[in-house]
Amino acid sequence: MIQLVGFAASNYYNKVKLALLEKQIEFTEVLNWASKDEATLSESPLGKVPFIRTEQGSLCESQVILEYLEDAYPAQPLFPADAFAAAKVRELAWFLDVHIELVARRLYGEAFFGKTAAPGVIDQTRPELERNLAAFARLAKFAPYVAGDTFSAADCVAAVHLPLISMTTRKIYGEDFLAALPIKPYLALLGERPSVQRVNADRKENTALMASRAGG
Ligand SMILES: N[C@@H](CCC(=O)N[C@@H](CS)C(=O)NCC(=O)O)C(=O)O
Repeated sequence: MIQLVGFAASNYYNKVKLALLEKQIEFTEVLNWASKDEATLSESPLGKVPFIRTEQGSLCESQVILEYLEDAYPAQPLFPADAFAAAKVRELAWFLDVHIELVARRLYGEAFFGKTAAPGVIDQTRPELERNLAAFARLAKFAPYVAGDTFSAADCVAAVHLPLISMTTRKIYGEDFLAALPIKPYLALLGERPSVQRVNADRKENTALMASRAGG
């Protein structure tokens, strides 16, 4: 059975967990706080989570894992059969991961973990994030799902990143950079799904555990 390794407060972990749940693939969860010990590095060379363990070995990088799951478990597809439509789903996932989440990630230390961003980072990140979010808005459909009329892998990405981006920009800049997008009805729609409900409940529990570790 597949093992999903990481921690449930992590957005990338939850991206993969959502895909596993949506595709009804059996899996177990193994807690790892992105350790840099030798055992972890042998499976995820940067010590990042998530990674999965399969009967053939381990695999890291959330998007690669999603693609593997789709190939290995084609039932309950998360990518359209049409090659172009599938590429449009990947395009959205890429934008969200690389152009939005990775840029906003520079601010998480200050927003959530009591750290102070390096000088200039907050000011420099703002125009980049605004530009990239405007680009994402051109691609996103919200009709009602992010890539169109069907729940897809892009929703597994949007469901975990968008609330975090909203929270981060509110904390750091005092305004929600996603305010112009229909995020509220979109997340409410996703919130009806048992997969999303489980991921959110587990995330809250794990976030509290993470806070108690940091405090003590
Ligand atoms: N590109 C990676 C990003 C994963 C990532 O950044 N995970 C965070 C947790 S949300 C992590 O492991 N951080 C610890 C670290 O970077 O050392 C993926 O898509 O899986």
